[in-house]
Amino acid sequence: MATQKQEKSVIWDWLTTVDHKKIAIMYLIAGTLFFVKAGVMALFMRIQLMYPEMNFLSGQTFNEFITMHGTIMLFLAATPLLFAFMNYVIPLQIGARDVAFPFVNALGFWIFFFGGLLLSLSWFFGGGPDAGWTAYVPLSSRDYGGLGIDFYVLGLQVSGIGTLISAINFLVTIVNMRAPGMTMMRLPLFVWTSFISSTLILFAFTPLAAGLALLMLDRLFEAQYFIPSMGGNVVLWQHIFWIFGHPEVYILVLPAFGIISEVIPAFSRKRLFGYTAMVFATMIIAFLGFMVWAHHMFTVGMGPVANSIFAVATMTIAVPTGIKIFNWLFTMWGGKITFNTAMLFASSFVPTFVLGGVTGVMLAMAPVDYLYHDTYFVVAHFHYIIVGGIVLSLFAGLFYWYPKMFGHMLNETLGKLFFWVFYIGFHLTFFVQHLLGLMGMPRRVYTYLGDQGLDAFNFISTIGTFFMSAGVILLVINVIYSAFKGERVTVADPWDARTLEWATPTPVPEYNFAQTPQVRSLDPLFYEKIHGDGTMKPAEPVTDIHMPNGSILPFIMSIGLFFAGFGLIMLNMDNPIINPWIVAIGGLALTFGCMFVRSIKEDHGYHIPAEQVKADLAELKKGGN
Ligand code: HEM
Ligand SMILES: [Cu+2]
Repeated sequence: MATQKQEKSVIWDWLTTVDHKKIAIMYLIAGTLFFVKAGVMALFMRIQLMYPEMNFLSGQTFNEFITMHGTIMLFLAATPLLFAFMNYVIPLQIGARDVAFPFVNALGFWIFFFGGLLLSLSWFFGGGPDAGWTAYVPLSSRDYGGLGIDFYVLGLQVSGIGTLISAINFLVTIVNMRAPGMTMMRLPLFVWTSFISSTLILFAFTPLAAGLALLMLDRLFEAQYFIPSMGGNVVLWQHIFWIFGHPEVYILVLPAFGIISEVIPAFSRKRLFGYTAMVFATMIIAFLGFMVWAHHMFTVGMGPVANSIFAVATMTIAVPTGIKIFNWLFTMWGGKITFNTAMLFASSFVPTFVLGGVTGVMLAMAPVDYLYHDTYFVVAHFHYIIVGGIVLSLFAGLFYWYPKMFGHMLNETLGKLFFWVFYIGFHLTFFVQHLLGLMGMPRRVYTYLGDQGLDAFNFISTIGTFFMSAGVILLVINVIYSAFKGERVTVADPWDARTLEWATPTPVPEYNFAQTPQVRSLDPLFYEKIHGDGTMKPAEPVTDIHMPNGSILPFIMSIGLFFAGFGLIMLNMDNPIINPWIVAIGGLALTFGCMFVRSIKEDHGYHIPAEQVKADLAELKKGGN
C-alpha cells in the first residue's frame, strides 16, 4: 500500500514539475525514445538497401520511413536532446535559480511531447507521411498525399509551438537572470550558442508555422496557395520551407558547437582560444544562415543571377566556421589533454565536421549541384554534419554533464568501446555514400538494380549501420550498468572544470545556488581556483528563497492542443466516429480554459526558509562538497 501511494506521488511530481533540472531529464528521455525510434527506421531502410532489388520494405513503407526518420530526428530527437542540455546547464552556468518562466518551460516540454505523439499516431491511421521531411508540394497536396501528411502538418505545428516558447524562455533567461558580474562577454560559449540558436528559432519557426498553416488550409479547406492549376505556386512552398529549413541546421549545430567549446577546454586544461572571435563567428554564422536558404533550390530554375548570389553567400559561411575550427585546434594545441570518452567525442567531432563542411562547399557550387542534386552525395553530406556534428556533440555533452545530472559517472571502458564502435560504424555508413552519389545513385529511392556497380558500397554502408546500432546498445548498457555499479559522485566538480555549473553541489539542490554567486571573470570557477580559495563568493546573504509551485496545467493545456490538432486531421478522415469540430473546438476550449484558470488563480509560489538553506549549507560543509 505504502509503496503504491509513493509511486503515484512520484508520477504526479514529474507531471507537474516546473524545475528546469527535471524538465531537462524529461527532454532527455523523450528525445532518446524518439532517437531510437527514428534510428530503427534508418536501420530498416539500410537493410532494404543492403542488396539490389531487396523486398524487405515496400516502396510505400520506405517513403514513409524516410519522411518519418528525417522529421523525427530533426524535430523530436536532436532538438529536444539539445533542449535537455540547455535546460539543465544554462541556469547553472549563468548562476540562476531557474529559467525566467518555469511554468512556460514545462508547457514547452509538454506541447513538444504531445505534438510528437500526434505525428506518431499517423501509423495507426493509414500510415506515416510519405512526402519526405521537406513535404514538397505537389507530393504533399490533397491530390497526392494521404492522411499522413495531415499528421505531419498538425503534429509539427503543435510541437513547433512548444519549441518556440521554450526558445523565448531561454532568451529571456539569458538576458535577465545572470548572476552579478556575469556580463554578456563572460557567458560560457554553450550559453552564447544557445542564445543565438534560440534567436534563430524565433525567426525560423515563425515562417515554418505560417507555411504549415497555409499547407493546412490547402489540405483541409481546399485553399490553393500551392496548387498551380488554381494560381498557386509550388515554389512558394520551397521558399517558405527552406527559409526555415536552412537555419534549422544552425539551430541544431550552434549549441553542438557550444558543447564542443565547453568540453575541449575542460579536458585540454586550457581556456578556450579566441573567446571573442568564437562569439562573433557564431553571430556571423547565424546571420549568414538566414541568407542562403535558396541553395537548396538551385535546380528549381531561379536563374543564374539568383543562383550565383546564393552560391557565394553559402561559401562565405566557411570563413566564420573555419575560425571556430582553428580556435578549437589552438585550444588543444599544447594542452594537457585527457582523452576520456567525452573528449574522444569532442575531438573526433572536429575532422568529421570539417569533412561535412567541405562537401557543403562542393554542393554550394550551383552548376555542379545539378550533378549532385538528389543523389546520395547529399545524404552523405548532411549526415556528416548531422551525425558527425550534432550527434557526436550530444554524446560528448552526455558524458561530460552526466555526473552533475545523475550523481554518478558513466563507465569509461564501456564509453570508449561505444565511441570506437559508433565512430567506425559512422564512417563506414556514410563515407561510401559520397561515392554512391558520385556514381549516380539517387536519394529517396527504395531499391536499385544489380548491374550498376552500386552493390558493394551499399553493402558496406549497411554494415556500418549495424556497428552504429551496436554502439547505441553499448551506450544503453552503460547507462543501466552505471546506474547500479557506477562510481558515485558527491563532489561538486569531478572534472576540475571551469564554469559555474560545477560550483553547485551534486546532487544539485532544487534552488541551485544557496546564495547567488559573484562572478569576477570569464571561466568564473577556474578564476576562483587561481585567485581565490576555489569556491565562489556569494553576492547576497542567506535569505528565504522564493520558488514556483508545480502545476498540472501545462500538461492539460498540451492535451488540449493535441486534440485540437487531431480534430482538424479528422476533417480529412473518411468516417470519423464523432464530429471533428467537436474534438477540435473542445481541445482548444480545454487549452484556453487552462489559460483562463492560470490567469485568475493567484499562485505566489512558496519560500524555502533561510534556516533550511543554512542547514543545507552546513550539511555540505560536513560532507566536504
Ligand atoms: C544514426 C544513423 C543514421 C542512419 C543510418 C541514417 C540513415 C538514413 C537513410 C537511409 C536515409 C534515407 C536516404 C534516402 O534514401 O534518401 C536518411 C535520410 C535522412 N536522415 Fe538519416 N540516418 C541516421 C541519422 C540521422 C540523424 C541523427 C539525423 C538528424 C538529426 C538524420 C536526418 C535525416 C534526414 C533529414 C534525412 C532526409 C529525409 C528525406 O529525404 O526526406 N539522420 N537517413
Ligand atoms: Cu542549407
